[in-house]
Formats: sequence, structure tokens, C-alpha cells
Amino acid sequence: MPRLVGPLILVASLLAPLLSLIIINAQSSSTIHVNPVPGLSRDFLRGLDLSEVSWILGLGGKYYYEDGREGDILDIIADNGVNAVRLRVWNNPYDENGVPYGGGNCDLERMTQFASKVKSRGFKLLIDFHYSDWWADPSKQYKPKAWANLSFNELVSTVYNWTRDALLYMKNNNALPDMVQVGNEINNGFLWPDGRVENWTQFVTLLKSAIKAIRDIDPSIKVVIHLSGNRELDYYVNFFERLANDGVDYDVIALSYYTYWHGSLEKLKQMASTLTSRFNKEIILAEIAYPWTLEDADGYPNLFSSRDQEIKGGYRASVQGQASLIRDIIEVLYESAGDKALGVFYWGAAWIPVPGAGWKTGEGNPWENQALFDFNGKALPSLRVFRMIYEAEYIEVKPVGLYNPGPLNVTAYAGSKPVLLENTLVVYSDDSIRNAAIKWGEIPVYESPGTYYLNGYVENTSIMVVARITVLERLYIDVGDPEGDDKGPGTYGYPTASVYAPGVFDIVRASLEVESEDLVVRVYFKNLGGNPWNGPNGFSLQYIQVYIRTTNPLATNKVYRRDTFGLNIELRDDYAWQYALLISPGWGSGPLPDGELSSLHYANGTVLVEGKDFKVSSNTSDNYVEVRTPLNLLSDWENLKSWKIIVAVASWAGENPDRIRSFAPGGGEWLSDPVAYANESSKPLIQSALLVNVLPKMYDLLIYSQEYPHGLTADQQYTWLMGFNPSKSTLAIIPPEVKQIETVTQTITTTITTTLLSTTEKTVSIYETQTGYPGYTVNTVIGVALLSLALGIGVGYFLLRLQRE
Ligand SMILES: [Ca+2]
Ligand SMILES: [Ca+2]
Ligand SMILES: [Ca+2]
Repeated sequence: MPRLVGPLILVASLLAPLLSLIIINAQSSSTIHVNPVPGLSRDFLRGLDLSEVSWILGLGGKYYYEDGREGDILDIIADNGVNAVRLRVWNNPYDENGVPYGGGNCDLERMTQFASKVKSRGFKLLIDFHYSDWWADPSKQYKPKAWANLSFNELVSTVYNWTRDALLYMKNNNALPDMVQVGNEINNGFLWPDGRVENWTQFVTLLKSAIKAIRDIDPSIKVVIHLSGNRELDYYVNFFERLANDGVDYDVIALSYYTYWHGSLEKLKQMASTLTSRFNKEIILAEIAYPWTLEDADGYPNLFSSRDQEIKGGYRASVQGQASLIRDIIEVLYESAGDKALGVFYWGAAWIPVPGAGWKTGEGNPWENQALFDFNGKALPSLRVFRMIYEAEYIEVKPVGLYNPGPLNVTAYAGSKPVLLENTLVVYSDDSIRNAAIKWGEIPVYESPGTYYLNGYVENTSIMVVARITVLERLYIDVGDPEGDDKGPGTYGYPTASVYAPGVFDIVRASLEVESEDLVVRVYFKNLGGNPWNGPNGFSLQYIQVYIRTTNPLATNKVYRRDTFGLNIELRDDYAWQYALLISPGWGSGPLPDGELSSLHYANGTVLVEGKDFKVSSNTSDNYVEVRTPLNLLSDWENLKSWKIIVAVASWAGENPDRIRSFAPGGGEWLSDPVAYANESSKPLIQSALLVNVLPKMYDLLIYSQEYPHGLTADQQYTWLMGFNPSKSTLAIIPPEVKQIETVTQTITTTITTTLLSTTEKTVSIYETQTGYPGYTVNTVIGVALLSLALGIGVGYFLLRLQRE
């Protein structure tokens, strides 16, 4: 045998470089790096919650060092820099037949036994009394079964006695904790219903009773108040303010802080710095965790399982991401609370998937991907973070790539600048996921539909971002209006002042178009008339109103309006508006109609004002007024072509309550003339309409809808606007109801008798009592058709009878 030694050494020396190569490779696949946290005290508690471990070991579960050697879990974690352990205690986690509830079955005896080992190895110990037989958190704080029937006073003394006895038992077993939390995540109180926060005085009485027991056993034990980090800062300030006002005696504020549920590290920074300074208390994070994988080992769904959670959590679900989260949360706590930052405890740190060790008896493990051990119980490299925060060398964290490497899909309309994302998620070398700005350079306007690619870069990096831009046909409505119909119902004349040049109230065209992020409305005039009084929006004479009915009833929560802002017309039910744009020259302040600035009204009452929410401008050479409204203020713009639009123009008179220039027969320098073009026979009608205030107050009207895709003729406009009735005091309805009956009757064969026509009118009048949708044309057609059918059958039967006889 000795003779073999020489050749063996030779072989070994030959193999050595190869072996070292293999070792390097094995390490590189599991290499993590975290930067040190400068200044962090060696006393900072680097804790793990090991509440399940005793039960897992009893079921045959085993733990291993990172190199694969089996070991005692307490040795393994100590080796990696862990110096504290947290254990929860449930009063009686067994049902009436003695069957354990599961989740580690953390009764006092089991936890004390494990805690004495913890203490004997020199770890600091945090005990988490739930004051419940099983899981307690903000959503459930059930009293122990044995305490269910106690009176409140009995409950107060029982809490004292139980706490004292539990700590005495631990003390006698060399397991006296260094810190004790009274309850677990007691945002909503504990020991329900008595100790709900709604019963604040009772809640505080119960808290004080438990605290007194802790102080009586050993005043050096730190008393901890533990809340879940799910709320905002104000909530915690208020909670601890009330505790302070009521003289609750405690030492440490504890939070659970899971970034993927509770928010950013920035939020934690605010909370830790404010709470510790304001209340002069120490702070711990009693629960933190992060996954090292999105995989599931036991078929029982994990609580963290999606990419969305990864984005909210701020790190990749990877061993590196897990280590970085732990490192960064320690840094944030230390930087925001300084010496008052006592430490962190990692929850479910060793909850590996062992059959029988589910969250509940008979159920599986929702947390194995967040342990610091792999599915077989081997320590993950991330466990080393607790040592590395003191020992590692500093390496700059750099962006390494896009979180979503594929192209960004963007839709744009031809002729309109594409709107590209300004930020994207970038993965850094520590597996953190952060938002970073994109530099796109020049963004072109694509004139024809198609697919285009555009490159950009993550700011200050060479990481390329690609946008795939799908350019669609222009999305717009463009409808004309006759020239020379600026006479309202055919009889109106302009005021005589010279500023009212011919055509200033003659709408010739209107368009609505989606351009980049705006809906752009343009109303064109024969002649805008310049800007004689220097209106801030570039025009002075016109007051334009645009009424919009979308195809989405929810755009204004199913609220519609048939009335207008002083135009003295009523919109037909199926044209009742959801959005109204009131467009003025722009003097004065406050939104129209109470103020004088252009405004966007929603039928449900919301009012937005120009400048702040949208922009009004004009083009005096092309004679149009333009309104640019951000698409995010509107709904249903994708269906623009199916909208119904009514545009009207009146003469602006800011001094009038309705901002519309008044009418008087004969007109005047500053008065509109309602009878300038009227024949003698129609003058009395107009005069009486003026008297009872049902005369339409506009010079020109334009319409667009599927029903009127090419607008309306001058004659139609005149007929429609003459639809008022002074004797009934009714306004003209736009478009008119009567027109609908004509349309319907035209679609039916000419053989319809007068009897049937009256039936049609009845059908329409029934419709008038309804609200909502234009479906009546079809209904009427069907009704009439059925009646025709019935008549036909009747006549046929009659003829048949005649023939037989
Ligand atoms: Ca699982
Ligand atoms: Ca016109
Ligand atoms: Ca017109």
C-alpha cells in the first residue's frame, strides 16, 4: 500500500488544477455579492424566525451547510453571522381531540425546549406571544379557547398570570427571552373581541397587564409592540401617539415589512426615522422575507409566485435578489434610525418543504421559496448576507439589463407623434429592479400605417430599448357644414357693429382627431374675424359649444344631459350629451358658464378648466379654433367615429349671464337680430318665441353622427331650429323627433295606411318615456311590420272566407 502513495500524489497534483477549476465553477453558479453596511454595530440583531424548525426536525427534516455537510441548524446559521432567533408561542394549538393545528404547533413547551438550545448557543431571543391558540394577524386575533368565557376583568388578570407563568417556565428552563412582543401584528388589537382597537381602553388595559407581567419577571427584558407594515405613516404616528397618551410602557416598535406587500424601502425609511425620533423608541423589523425562486416544491401554492410581486418587491426572485433585499433593508433601517435600529428578523427562514409541516395540518407549505435554505434543507448562499454586511468589499452596483427584454409595444395614429414610455424597469447587478429613464432621441411622426422600430437607451447606460410602433390609420372625424347658413333658423342677422364681418359665425367644418396623447377638436369658420379685442385664445367674437355623446354609458356613470348651456335647444334623448366643451375667447376667470374661461363639463357634474386641464387656441389664417384635451380625461375615444357631435356657435357677450349676445327684433350695434331675414308671416312666431324664451340662441349648427355622417343641410338646420313651440313653451329638439318618424315611415313600403301611421306615432310616444338607448327605430319597424303582417293575415283570411262562400 505505501508504494501507491507516490503515484497517488502525482495523480492528485495533476488533478489539483482541474479540481480547483471545478470548485470555482461550482461557486460561480452560486456566487452572490452584497456590499457592506458601513458603521453597522456588531450588536445589530441579525435574526431568523425559526418557529417551525422544532416540528420539522421531529418529522425527520434535516439541514445542511452550503457545502453539503449535514449540521445542526443553530451551528449553520451562527456560522453565517446570525446572532438572534425569534420564536412564536401559541397558547394551545390543538383541537379538542389533541390533533395539532399545524404551522409548527408552537406551544410553550415545544418553544421553550428549542429556546433553551438557542440561548445556550449565545443567540439573542425574541419571543412572540400571539395570545391566541393559532395564527394571529390584523385579520384575526382570536382569544385562546380556554379564555373564551372569561369576563373582561378575569381576562385582564389571566393575561397577567399566563404571561408571568410562561416567562417563569422559560426562565426555569434557561430560555428567558431578551425581548418579548405582546401580541403579533396588533394593528387591530388582540384578544378579540375585548381587545379590539375599537375598544381602545380595554385594548390598552390588556396590553398593560401583559407588560406588567414581563416587567415583574425581569425588567431587563425589552417589551415590543408589533404592527404589520401594511398602512401609511400617519396611521402609525396616530397609533403610537395614543399609546403614549395612555402611558403604555414599552421599549421597542416592531414592524413586519414585506416590500412586495407593504411598499418601498423609501416608505420604510420614512416610517423608521419618524417613529423612532418622535416616540424615542428603538425599532426592529420583526418580519422580513423575500423569495430565492418562483418555483414551488410541494404543489401547495406559494404566497409569492408572480412577476408582478417581483416588480413591487423591487428585486428578482433569486438567491442574489433575496440577499440584496436583506442587505438593503438593514441599511435602510440603520440609516434612518441609527443606534435605535436594533435589528431585523427573517420570517420562515428555515420553513423547508417537509411532508407534515404545512401551514395547517393536512395542508402544504406556502413559503418554501422564501426560506434561506433550499428545498432539501441546504443553506443558500444568501444566508451569508449576515456576515457579508460586515466583511464584504464594496463593489459598485450597476445596471445590467432590461427587466422586460422584448420590444415595447406602442400604438400610434398616422400623422400623430407616437407616445413612448419615458421609463422602464432595469435589473441591476445586485438583482434589484429599478425604474430608469429612457433616452429616445428624435421621435418621428409616421405618416402611413405600418409597423416601425425605434431604438432608445436607458439613460447613462448602453442598454438598448426597442419600441415596436404599430401605426394605425388616422383616427378622426371631419365633417363639413354649408356656407351661408349662419342665420340660425334662417332668419337671424348679425349685430351691426363693424367687427361682425360676414361669415364670423358661419361654421364651415369641424374635426375631432386623436393626436398623440390628446383629442384635438377644431371648429373652422368662413372667417374667424381676427381678434379685435385681443382675446387670450386668439379670437374675440365667437362662443362655441360642442356636445359629445360617446358609445360608453360609463364614461359619465350613465348620466346624460339633454339641456344645453343657454342655447335654448334640447338634444334628442339618444343625443343627450356626456361631455360638453364650452369654448370662449378666454378673458376673466373661473370656468364657464359661471366664470368666463373655456370649460369641459361632464354630464355627471365634473368641470375642468382651460389651461390647467386642456388648451384652447386658434389659427387666424386658417380660421379655426382648437381645443386640445388629454385623452386620459376622456373615455371611449377609440370609438370616436361612432360618437355623436353637435357644434353650435353663438355671439360672445361676457356681460350676459349665459354669455350669449341678446336678440331683439331689428337688432342693433351690439344686438343680434332674430327677424332680419324673416318673412312677415313668421315674424309673430319668432317674436312670441323670444318673449317666452324658447328661441334658439345660436347662429350656426353642425352635427355629426352615424345617422348624419355628412352633417346637415341649411334647410334641415332651419327646419330643426324652428321646431320650438311658443304656445307650449317647448324648445326645438335637435335632431328633431319628427324626423325619426319620417325616416321610419320611409323604410316601410308605401302601402302603409294612415291607421298604421298613427300606430307608429304611438310607438314613438311610448319610446319617449324611456331613457337610454336609441333602439326605437328598429322597435318601430318591427312593431309596424308585425302589424302589417297581422293585417295581411286578417285580410287574407277574409278573402279566403269570401272565396269559400
Ligand atoms: Ca409550496
Ligand atoms: Ca355653416
Ligand atoms: Ca350649419
